[in-house]
Amino acid sequence: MIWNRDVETAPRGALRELQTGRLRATVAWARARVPFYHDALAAAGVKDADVDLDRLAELPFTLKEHLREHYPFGLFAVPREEVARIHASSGTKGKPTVVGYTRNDLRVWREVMARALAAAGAEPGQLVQIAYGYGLFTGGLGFHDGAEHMGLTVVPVSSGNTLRQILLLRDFRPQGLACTPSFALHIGESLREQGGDPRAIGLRYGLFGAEPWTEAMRAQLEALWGCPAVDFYGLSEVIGPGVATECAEARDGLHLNEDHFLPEIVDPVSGAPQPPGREGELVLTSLTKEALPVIRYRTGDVTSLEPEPCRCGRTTVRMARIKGRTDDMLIIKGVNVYPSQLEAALLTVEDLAPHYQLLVDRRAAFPTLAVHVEPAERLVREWGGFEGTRPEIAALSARVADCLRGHLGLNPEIAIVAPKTIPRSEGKAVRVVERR
Ligand code: DLL
Repeated sequence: MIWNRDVETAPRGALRELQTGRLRATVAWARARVPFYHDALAAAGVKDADVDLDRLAELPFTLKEHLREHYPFGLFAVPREEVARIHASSGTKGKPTVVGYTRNDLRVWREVMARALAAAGAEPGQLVQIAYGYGLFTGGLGFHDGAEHMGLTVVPVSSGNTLRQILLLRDFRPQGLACTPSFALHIGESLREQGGDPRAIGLRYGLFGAEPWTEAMRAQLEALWGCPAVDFYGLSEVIGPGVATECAEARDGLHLNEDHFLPEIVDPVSGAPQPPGREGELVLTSLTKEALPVIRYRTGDVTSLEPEPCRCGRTTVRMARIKGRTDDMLIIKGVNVYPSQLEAALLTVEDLAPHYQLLVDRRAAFPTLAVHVEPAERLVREWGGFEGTRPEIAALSARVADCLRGHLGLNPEIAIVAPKTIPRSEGKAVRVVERR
């Protein structure tokens, strides 16, 4: 189902015209109301009359640091009294990044989330269990508002409390489950341990996002739940979830809501714009946001853009699955690798459980990597328990090492650890642990 056919299937020329007008309005709005943008645009020598889609590269970038430097409300373009809601990103390093929405921004958010849910296969009248965190995180309330707006019945469980999630899934039988892919894996596995069958819940779609995941993880989740697993992308600084989503028909790239968010791909080091199809860092400009307009926001997320129309009928540009974050790339003995590439390789090793953790030790001159994985539970049952000295464990470890060498040219230390020793995630999974 296409929620907003007029916009989502618009000819690209019409979309470009709409974007041009909105880009000019956004730059003028930000310049007039946010001292930071007033100064940045002046320093870049940009006049309102220069603003054009073909001259985007002349506009200054906005960085996460800029939001932090103006903590909490310094980049807001409206008086605090006109802000209807505030969210914040988790802020693992220091203070959180605070974002604000006017009533109209919330209306736009509901609209783009309704489009996203419809694209993923949801239909009015169905039931959806929302197991993203409610609160300052944009996941819970972002899905909630969009789902109510499109006519779904919402079960607002929030994240965590796996046993309660399972109880409600079994008793309510929702068509949709919305949570991070790592939490979906944990819920499904826990349900199985209770003797249940996740497939018997009858989910029609999994609405998964908020963290990097791979096609290999998708295959695991689809086998576990017996339904399509759909990728949702977004970030607080730009709006939250609802920036881009796969369609149920093709699941070949995430449709980006280009009438509200203008995407570019730049070289992560030089910042130079990249041609369509080339991989690089995603940069987004908000086109309609009132409370917190962002101009050329450096997301840090690595992807590429495909402008060709999709077979689902939507004409909006498609973004490839996020490969990782520019600042998450590991450089181990001269090999550059994203955690998602390790995930994709590890999940090809048949006798492993789909859980892993990457331990990076930066205390020596050159960082070293240790990969922690668990054997599949089936195997441990056959062995009659987990005993680290078993020859099968050494053999499994050798297979993992071969796989990582063959796929990625890496020779990390491999540790096969006992089942359930790798922490399970109820929100965004922590895949990389650094020692400094
Ligand atoms: O994670 C918004 C969201 C909530 C998206 C629920 C999807 C579903 P933040 O907490 O600000 O917002 O984190 C944003 O998470 O820059 C990416 O690095 C990562 N991320 C989000 N979605 C995906 C995805 C929400 N589908 C940051 N694939 C982003 C890979 C993702 N990474």
